[in-house]
Order: sequence, then C-alpha cells, then structure tokens
Amino acid sequence: MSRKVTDKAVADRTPRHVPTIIVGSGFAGLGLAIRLQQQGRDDYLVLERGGDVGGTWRDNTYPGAACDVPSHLYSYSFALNPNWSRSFSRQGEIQSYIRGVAERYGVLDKHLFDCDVTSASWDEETARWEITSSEGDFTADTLVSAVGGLCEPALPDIKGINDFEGEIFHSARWNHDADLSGKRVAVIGTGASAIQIVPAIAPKVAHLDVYQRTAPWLLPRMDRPYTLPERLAFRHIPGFQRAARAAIYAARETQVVGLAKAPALMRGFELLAKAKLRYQIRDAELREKVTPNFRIGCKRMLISNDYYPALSRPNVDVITDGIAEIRPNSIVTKDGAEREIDVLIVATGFHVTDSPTYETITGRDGRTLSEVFDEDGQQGYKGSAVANFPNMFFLVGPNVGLGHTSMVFMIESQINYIADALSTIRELGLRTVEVRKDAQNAYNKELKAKLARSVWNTGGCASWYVDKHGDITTLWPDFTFEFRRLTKKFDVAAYDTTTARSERKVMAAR
Ligand code: N01
Repeated sequence: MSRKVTDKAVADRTPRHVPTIIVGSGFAGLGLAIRLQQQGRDDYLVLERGGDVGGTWRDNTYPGAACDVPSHLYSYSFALNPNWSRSFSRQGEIQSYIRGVAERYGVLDKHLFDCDVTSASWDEETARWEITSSEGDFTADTLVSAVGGLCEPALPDIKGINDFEGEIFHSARWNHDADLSGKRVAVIGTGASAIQIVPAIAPKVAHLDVYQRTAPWLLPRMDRPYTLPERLAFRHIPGFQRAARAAIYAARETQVVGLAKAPALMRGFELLAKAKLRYQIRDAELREKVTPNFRIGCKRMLISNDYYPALSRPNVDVITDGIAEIRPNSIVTKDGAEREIDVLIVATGFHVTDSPTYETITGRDGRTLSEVFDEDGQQGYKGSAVANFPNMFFLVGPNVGLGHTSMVFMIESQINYIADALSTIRELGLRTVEVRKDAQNAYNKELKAKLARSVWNTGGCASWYVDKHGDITTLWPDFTFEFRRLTKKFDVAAYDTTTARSERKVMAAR
C-alpha cells in the first residue's frame, strides 16, 4: 500500500494541509474518492484507520458473513460486476470486489492506511479543520466523515464480563486463531450477525448456547449460485445486468410502502415468516421461544434458511431467561441456572447513535458533535451536513440508513450531493458553507412526520434505529429514489456562506 503522499509530513510532524480530507474508506469514503478522482481533482486524501479499504466488509470476517441484499444491487452503479458467483455474495467476495474497484480507479495512492483520526476541530480564524491522527496532524478546508454507522462494536454491559477467562470476542473482531472445534460456545445476540454465525459454527462445536433477548423475524433467503450461462449473459448481453439490477431495485423498493407508509401491510410478510417458522421448527416449545412479539420490519427483517435448522440441532440450546452475570467459566441466567462455556462470542451490534467518534469532532461554537446531538437532537440535513459544523460533510450521516435495500444506492446519492457541494464551493470561491439551522429544522420536521407513522415507530420493538431521546435518527423514511432526487444537486441556498471577500469586509467593519 503506498504511503508516498504523506511520508514527508509524517516524518517531520508538521501539519500537512490538504484541501479535502475524507475519513474512512468503506463503500462511502472510497466511492467519494473515486468520484473526485474522476473529476480530475488531485486535492484530497483519505485517512483510513484500517490496513485496507472495505470498512465493515473488511472488518466483519465472522464465519457465515454474507450480504442480505443481492450483489447486483449491492455494488457501485459505475462498477457493475458480472462475475458475482451467487445472488447474495459472501464477505470475501464483496471485500475483493471493493479492493478491485479501488485498484481499478487508481485511488489507493490517495489513501493513508493505518491512520487513526483522533480529533477534528474547526478553527474559525483560519476557516480550516485541524485534524490529529496516529500518523500526524493535518489541516483541511473541507472534512468529510465517512466512518459509517457499523464500525464501533458495542460490548454488552453485563456483570462479570471482564472476568471471563475463556476466549471472548465480538462478531466484528472475529478471532480466527480461536479453534471452536469440540468447544462449549455461547453466542450473545440474535441479530443479523448472530443468525449467520450460529449455523456456520453449530456443526463443529461440542455445544452451543444462543442467548436471545428478542426473537428476530426471519424470511427465506433466495440465495443460489449463478450458472455460467447467467454470468456470460451478465457480461455479454448489453443491458442484461442493468435490467437485473433494476428489477431487484424495484422489487425491494415496494417494501417501503409497508415499512414507512402503511405498516398494516407488513402482515403479509409476517404470515410468510410464520409459515417458515412452523415449517422449519417442529418442536413446539422451541417454536414458542423464537416467535417474535413485535410487528415485522420494526427491527431489521433477517433472511436465513439455515438458522432455524441450526437451533433445532441437539447440540444447540436457545436461552431466553436473561443473563444475570458472567463468571470466569460460565454464564448465569436470571433463573439461577449456570452454564459452563469455553468460548464467548458477543454478537451484540454496534454503537450507532452513540458513536465514540462524535466526541472527537468539535464544531464552530466549541461543542462536540456528541454535545450538539445531545442538546439539539441527532439531526442533520439530507444526511450530509449538520448545523454548527462548517465545511464538513457526512456520508451516512443522520437518517440515511435502510433496512430493506442497498446502502450503496443511498451512498451514491450522497456522493452526488457532496461532490457537487465541493464543486460549488470552488466555483463560487466560498470560504465557508454551513447548513442553516432553519433549513435543518424544517427538513427534520418533515422527516419526523414521516417516521411517526412508520413500522419502526409503531411496531412495538426496541431497536438500534432509535437514539436515546427516543427519536429514529438512523433511517430514511421514504422511497430511496426520493432521496436520490433530493440530493441530485447541492442546494447552496440552504447554507450560510462566506467568501474570502465577505470575510475581509466583516474584518474591516470590526
Ligand atoms: O447487531 P444487532 P448485528 N444482552 O444490533 C442483542 C448490519 N448487518 O451485528 O434485539 C443480551 O442487529 C440484541 O438483542 P435485542 C445490519 O444493518 C448486515 O447482528 O436488542 N443481548 C440483538 O439480538 C444489522 O442490523 C448484514 O433485544 C444483547 C443483538 O444482540 C447491523 O449490521 C449482516 C445485549 C444485536 O443485534 C447490526 O447487526 C450483519 C445484551 N446486553 C449485520 N445487547 C448484512 O447481511 C445486545 N444484545 C448486510
């Protein structure tokens, strides 16, 4: 991996000035870097704390890791891949795809890897971001946060967890040196990660305890390998792959009607999921335990064909009594039962609405992003800007997430918006751009009204989509093509701007 861009700056520790700094190189940051490269811009740098591109797809290497959105849709529109081996690709294939795209578009030389950004503060005087990192200090005219929502593993706050003496790791930090063969293993959590891990490890472990707090809804996974003729067709028949992608997109988009607009329509999915549950789990007691008690869609709908069969194995137990404490070699549940284990896998999700990165970004009025979100609510504008943070843009900021279709679609919409913002700043000679608070408030008022009637709000569940104020600050509550329309052009009128000249005028007036 090349480091030539910053070697000198790192060596002498002087802050290096880069016009645009992007933090993070998952689908989002990498996609923006490629767009800037395509526009012939050479004035950006990507700071990435990991050793490679890929973000969450680089980090989540647990057994069974795979995407639950079909790959022909879950990929960049500008870099379709006719060679996907199956409809829902596995982690390794997705990671190779992302890396391949980064190589093909020649942006790796504009990355600084193993560079952990530790703080970013706005300096009003210079109108620059001051950035500190494990690889030295930087200043930037514009900062883009592309760190993503699923990057900081959340460990459960359970009494005694730190005293556990066996092997313990989070699903997103899988310890591949830990041999699970013949071991007594426990998995805490039954979310999207756990339902992939459980079937992958159940056949090899001696015994597996699955600690379930909330039973998830499961739908069939229509996954299959692509045949050679299909792959040849994707490659050689003009428009075939685009048509397949469009069909997947349209089919997925229909779910928005039930999820965001008329949750009663989700009953249809519930009937399908219940039929699957009855068919796959014959034991009435187990079936009762894993039957969800909220409206489908309120938490992310999961897809799997092998999770229920794995739970039905004789060496697997589902435990629903709630964990009281973890001891050096066992887990004790609230009913007093103690179960010995050798390995503990925590598949308990991520810090999404409480990302630790929020505490490291300080805006115009001296408050951190975390303080602003605490005091003003976790709000943004078009998921791409936050008032009080001038010259800063977000990829996958507030209310951009999805449960039903490809995040890459949303990310590309934001890339359009932010790339246009950067061009506008340049063309108009702007010194600062900061979204107006009234524009942000009006935008969020509309979002809230839409979210109020959504299944995420009315479905009777507790999910990570909701922040500590009880607001859904992670999801986009409408069709994704509506977000594409909203982000087509940078709407500079929604921003307070200054130019170098207006700044000078203000200084003179003082
Ligand atoms: O995490 P989660 P995840 N004691 O937060 C339980 C994406 N993803 O890593 O439901 C006991 O969904 C928690 O219980 P409850 C996708 O967006 C995508 O699985 O809160 N249990 C839950 O069961 C997904 O939504 C793919 O009651 C505790 C589980 O841990 C997101 O990543 C694949 C607990 C956490 O589930 C996160 O998924 C995988 C505690 N103290 C992931 N704390 C794709 O295929 C938490 N839990 C694209």
